[in-house]
Amino acid sequence: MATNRTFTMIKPDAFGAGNSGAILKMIEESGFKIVAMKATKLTPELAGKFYEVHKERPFYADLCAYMSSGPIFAAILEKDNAVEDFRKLIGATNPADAAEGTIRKIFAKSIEANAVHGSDSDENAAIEGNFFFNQAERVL
Ligand code: IDP
Repeated sequence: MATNRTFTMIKPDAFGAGNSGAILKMIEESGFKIVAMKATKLTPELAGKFYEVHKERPFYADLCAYMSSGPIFAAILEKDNAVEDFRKLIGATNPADAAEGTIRKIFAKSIEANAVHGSDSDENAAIEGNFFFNQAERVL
């Protein structure tokens, strides 16, 4: 069954640049309700686990180092058609390919340091939300 939730992270580049507030404003103004959120910092091991699906890719080691290089915000967002609409709002993985007005076009520094994460399916949204938030933290 399709859900109406997705999972996002504001990645270390955007958090470190002080862009979290502006990004969260865009998210809320696009109709997403923040139903769980926390600032945290991944260890390299946890980043590796989160991105395990990419472990054979050449950028995996760099990605794990980057994602554990500084604090992030992790959040669960709610909206009709959340996964697809959020992917549209953030834009393509590589900011060079991202549409004008998307979060990555505005805030991303590179294909790796691309400001935000957005789940790519309802199934992964649930898995990723559960990775960061226990039941008591996502009661909204
Ligand atoms: P997505 O985040 O747009 O879904 P994925 O292909 O799932 O893109 O890749 C996960 C993350 O890995 C990206 O958001 C980006 O930070 C990083 N990444 C993807 N492709 C590359 C690459 O070619 N070089 C370096 N980092 C990459």
